[in-house]
Amino acid sequence: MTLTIKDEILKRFLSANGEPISGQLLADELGISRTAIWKHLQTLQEEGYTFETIKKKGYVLMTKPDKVDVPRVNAFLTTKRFGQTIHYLEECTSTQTIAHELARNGAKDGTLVIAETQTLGKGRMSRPWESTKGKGIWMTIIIRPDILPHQAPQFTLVAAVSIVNAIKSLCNQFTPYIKWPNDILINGRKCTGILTEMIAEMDRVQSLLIGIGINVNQQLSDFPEELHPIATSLRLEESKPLNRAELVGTILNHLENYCDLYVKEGFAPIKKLWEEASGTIGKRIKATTLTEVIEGKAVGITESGVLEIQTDTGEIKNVYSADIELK
Ligand code: BT5
Repeated sequence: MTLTIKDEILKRFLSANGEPISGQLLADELGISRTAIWKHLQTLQEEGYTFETIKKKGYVLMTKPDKVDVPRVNAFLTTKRFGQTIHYLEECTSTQTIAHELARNGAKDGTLVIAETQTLGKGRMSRPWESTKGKGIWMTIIIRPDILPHQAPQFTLVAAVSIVNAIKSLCNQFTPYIKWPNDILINGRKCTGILTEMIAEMDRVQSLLIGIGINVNQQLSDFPEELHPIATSLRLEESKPLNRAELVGTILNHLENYCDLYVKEGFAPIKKLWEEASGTIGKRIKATTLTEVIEGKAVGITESGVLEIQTDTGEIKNVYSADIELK
C-alpha cells in the first residue's frame, strides 16, 4: 500500500515505541524539507497527536488518540487486496454512501471506507444505525467477486464468519455467535450488524458493498436508551477496551481468505464454518419476512445460505430474508 507522506510519518512514529526521531533524518528519507515535516507534525497535532521536541535528538510521539486511521489499520494487515486502499474519514453520513460512489467510479477490489462516526448510519431497510464516535468500527468494504446476483446474500454469511473468528481471536471472556443472517450477538445482545448491498446488472455483480458495524469500546451510557436492552459492546463483555485497528485488520485478513476460499471452492466450506458459529440452528424462532410471519425450528441453511424453518406442521419453509427473533 502507498501511504501519504503524513501517514508515512505517523507510521514511523507509531513504530518508534517512544524513541525520538530526527526531523532531519525524516526529511532526508522522505525527500522533503524540514519545514514540510514540521507542517505535517502540526496537522497531526490538530488531529490529537502530541509530540515533544528533544534537543539534538528530534521528536517523540507523546500521546496518540485512539483512531482507526490508515497507518494503524495497515500495521495489522497481511492481505494482498483487502484494505490495500483505505478511505479514512473522521465523520461521514454513511460509509455505504461513500462506498457506492467509489464503486461506481471503479474502486479496486478490497477498497475500504472507514469512519470514526456516521451521522446517517443505516441498517437494513434504512433503519438507523447508531455509530458512537471513536468507539466502534463503522466500515464498508467494496469487493468485486465474479458472482451472479443471487449469490450476493451468501457474502453476508462470509462476512459474519470472518468477524466471529476475528473477535474470537482477540477476546476470551465470551463466545460470540451469529444470528441469521446479519447479526452477531453476545449473551443475547447485538454487538455487530452487517449490511450487504450490491451494484449489479441482471446477470453480473459489479460490486458488493459489505457494511460492517461493530460496537467495540462503548460503555452502556454511550448507547441511546432504546438500545440498552438489545445492544452490547465487546468492551462491556470482555471487561476491557480493545484495539479497534487490530480488530479491523484481523477481520480483513479473514475476509480476504474466506472470499478467496468461496471463489475457489464455493459456499460449502463457508457453510460449515457458519454452522459452527451459528446461534440460530436448532433454536425455535420467529421469522418476520416482508409477506408473512413464520414460527418454528431453524433446522439449517441450504447449500446457498437460505434459512430452513420447520413449522409445527412439519413443513420446511425456506426464508431468503427476514428479521429473526430467537425464542
Ligand atoms: C443491521 O441492520 O444490523 C446492519 C447494520 C450495518 C451498519 C454498518 S456501519 C458501516 C456501514 N455503514 C452504514 O451506514 N451501515 C453499515 P438491521 O438488522 O436492520 O438492524 C438495525 C437495528 O439494529 C436498528 O433498528 C436498531 O434496533 C439496532 N441498532 C442500531 N444501532 C445499533 C448498534 N450500534 N448496536 C446494536 N444495535 C443497533
